[in-house]
Amino acid sequence: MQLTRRNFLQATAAAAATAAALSATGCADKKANPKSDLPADLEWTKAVCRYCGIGCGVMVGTKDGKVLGIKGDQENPVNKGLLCVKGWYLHKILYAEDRLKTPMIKKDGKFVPATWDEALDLVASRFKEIIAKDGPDAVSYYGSGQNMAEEAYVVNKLFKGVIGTNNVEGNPRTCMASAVAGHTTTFGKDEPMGCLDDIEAADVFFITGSNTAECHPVVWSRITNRKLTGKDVKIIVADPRRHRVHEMADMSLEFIPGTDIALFNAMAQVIIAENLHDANFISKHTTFQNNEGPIDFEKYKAFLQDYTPEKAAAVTGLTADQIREAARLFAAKDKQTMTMWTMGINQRVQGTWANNLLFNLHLLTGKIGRPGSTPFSLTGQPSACGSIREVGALSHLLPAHRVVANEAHRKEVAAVWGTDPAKMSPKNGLHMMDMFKGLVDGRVKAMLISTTNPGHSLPNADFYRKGMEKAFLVVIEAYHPTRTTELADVLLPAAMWVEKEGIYGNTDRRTQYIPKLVNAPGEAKSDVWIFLELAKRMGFGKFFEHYTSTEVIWEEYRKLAKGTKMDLAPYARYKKERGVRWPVPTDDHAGTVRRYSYPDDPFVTKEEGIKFYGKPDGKAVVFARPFQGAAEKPDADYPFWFSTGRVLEHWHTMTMTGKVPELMRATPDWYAELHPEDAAKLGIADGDPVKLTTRRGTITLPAKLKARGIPQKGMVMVMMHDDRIDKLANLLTNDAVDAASKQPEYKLCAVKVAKG
Ligand SMILES: Nc1nc2c(c(=O)[nH]1)N[C@H]1C(S)=C(S)[C@@H](COP(=O)(O)OP(=O)(O)OC[C@H]3O[C@@H](n4cnc5c(=O)[nH]c(N)nc54)[C@H](O)[C@@H]3O)O[C@H]1N2
Ligand SMILES: Nc1nc2c(c(=O)[nH]1)N[C@H]1C(S)=C(S)[C@@H](COP(=O)(O)OP(=O)(O)OC[C@H]3O[C@@H](n4cnc5c(=O)[nH]c(N)nc54)[C@H](O)[C@@H]3O)O[C@H]1N2
Ligand code: SF4
Ligand SMILES: [Mo]
Repeated sequence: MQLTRRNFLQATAAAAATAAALSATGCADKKANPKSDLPADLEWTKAVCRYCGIGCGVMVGTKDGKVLGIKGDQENPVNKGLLCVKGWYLHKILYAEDRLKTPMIKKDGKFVPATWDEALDLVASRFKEIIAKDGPDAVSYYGSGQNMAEEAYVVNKLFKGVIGTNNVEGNPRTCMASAVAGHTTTFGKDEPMGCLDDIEAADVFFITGSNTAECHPVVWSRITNRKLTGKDVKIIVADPRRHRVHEMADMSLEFIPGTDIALFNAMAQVIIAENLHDANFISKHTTFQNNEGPIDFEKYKAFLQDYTPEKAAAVTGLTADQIREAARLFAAKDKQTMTMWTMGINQRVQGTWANNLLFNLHLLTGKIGRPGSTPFSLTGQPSACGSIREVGALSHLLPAHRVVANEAHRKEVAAVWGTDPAKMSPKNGLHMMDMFKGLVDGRVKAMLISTTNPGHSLPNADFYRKGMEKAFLVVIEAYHPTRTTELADVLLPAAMWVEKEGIYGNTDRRTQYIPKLVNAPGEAKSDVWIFLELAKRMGFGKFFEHYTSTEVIWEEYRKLAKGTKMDLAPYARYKKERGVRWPVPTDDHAGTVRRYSYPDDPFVTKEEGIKFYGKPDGKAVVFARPFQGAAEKPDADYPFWFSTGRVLEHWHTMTMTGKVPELMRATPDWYAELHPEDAAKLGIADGDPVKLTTRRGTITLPAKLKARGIPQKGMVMVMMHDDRIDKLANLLTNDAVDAASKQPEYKLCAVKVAKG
């Protein structure tokens, strides 16, 4: 069924009940709503929401150089006019009182305002000194999935191509790294093959480790719309904590934290045992592997014998019948099944494997590569795909899905960059946790940070904050103070969102353009401008002086994407169109709806039907991955599971949403979610202070027994948003990482709970 605006809006009411206020468009516009208090003569321009990875289209209402209102963009196919509350109040983040308006240099422990010349010359000379004395690997860059693509492209070139260090990381390492590793191991190429349009064609939704209702609200409204208007549409949710998705679900699987690996294997076991698999698809399009190497189907079946529903029930706390039922629903013949997941899967030491196992379920049943049937990894940040995964701004990557370890890739990139390939290190840079460890132990002496707040968001934060304090830390930020700016030596004020122009790439390969509509306050400058100035002052001007506009940067980057099956469109098209999904094989191509399958994917023929061309043999890999569990499990001393997450109204470290009165009114205080039975046993009533202690730290928060989420018995949940220094959830979280993706296990560790 095609999604129309009418039924989209119908869904809003249902979604509102489960997701909290989703605003229909039009309310801010004088024409649609005469009661609106906005001037009638606003100029409305299309842009993109700067929060989550869905990439909703927004219309930005400006007058006299100020953004006064926002409404959903009805022409954008992502959201058809809908926005969640965060998008609705987007403009207010520009006008917060604590916007950083001038560069600042810390002198005798205090920040004093400085000119751009003073601040940039200081940064350039300190970086050059450190590189001269300790080598290029003594400096580092830490960026973000909220960077624009052009920013990531330029800074990646500066560090990897010119300075000669691969110490370029970003917060997608905290977020999407396990999805990257999952996609590349299974399919040989990163990023989802499916797309948001699959929602309207799916019959079964399998949602796991994703609080879609609060974290991807517009996707949730599309799912609820499908559920309410489609025929016999089912939702299965698998999450150790009961949240708003459960309220609409036909089946809730509340397993013991971390045991979903056993659940996914058990679902595969049932699918094969009950002959629900697609033998033809398997033989044509898949190969099998375990952790040692290639295996055959029989050996894979034998591996699954450890995961019969009865055995998995004992591990997961579910019943064998629940597991069978979920597998049958997932695999039902002639039904289209769409799986979605986010941090409950990725932020785990078994995160890469968990991604592989979700792909397995689709490959075994052949429910992949056709409308409504797809594994669809939900991306967290607005441009984790567009700016980091595609531009290659992680320590092992180069632009357009290339890798630093590959000599041919380095040469291709250097040729376009106009740099010396011999300058580039063939060695992966330090991954995020090691880079920050490097600040603590002195291996890394300086760090440039843009568009992220690691002083708040890193796991085991207290330990890493000490390293940030010790090193030469330069922070490009829109606000001050933040939990990171307070640790810095130099602060550089950033223009944000529509105060600059650039490209974002969302969760379904849609590349979209954000125009500059207003001036930044004070002397704040775009991150691109800052990177180019730094490069110049470090003596590398000749490599960067041709970047006279973001368009020039984009067109150069586009050359690197050409012919990689990640081809991109000319800048001018994004300015006009509501995004284009790559691959875009020719400049006027309409964009690719689904990858790897005919007729959508231009690189797959009718005869091939489906081709996983990321792999040399064109086949995806079904992995036998055993259940191992979390790095730190509850024991006698720390008997509860501790997990962390998000609420609808707030964004990460609250530097932005914390400035919006409407959002603060909706969710003003922070708490620890407990199961009521656990609370009763511990003598804790609603609102009582609860002291939470892990091996890394202690925080005390009021108990909330009827929160939006209810963790299962034996589990405590705290939101990551609270920015008070003694209440950071990350004082408690574990910095253990997944061996393949190097993503930390924010979702699971062991905690002691006491009345505070
Ligand atoms: N409102 C809002 N929306 C956001 C963001 C925000 O800050 N605020 N941030 C954006 C970003 S960057 C991201 S990454 C996404 C995050 O989006 P989500 O991943 O949906 O959000 P979280 O609340 O971090 O975690 C989701 C769920 O993981 C579950 N979980 C815990 N342990 C396990 C486990 O062992 N297995 C499984 N399967 N699940 C488990 C938790 O119960 C939790 O409800 O949201 C994006 N959207
Ligand atoms: N406990 C716990 N911790 C987590 C997680 C979790 O689930 N639990 N999730 C992890 C995940 S998935 C993520 S993505 C991270 C997010 O963690 P962070 O990236 O640290 O959090 P944000 O608040 O998004 O930080 C973005 C910063 O950029 C600033 N900013 C905004 N616009 C601009 C701009 O245009 N230029 C510049 N230079 N700055 C700008 C904002 O003011 C803000 O301070 O947190 C991770 N940490
Ligand atoms: S759903 Fe995501 S992209 Fe859409 S308005 Fe909300 S935060 Fe912005
Ligand atoms: Mo994220």
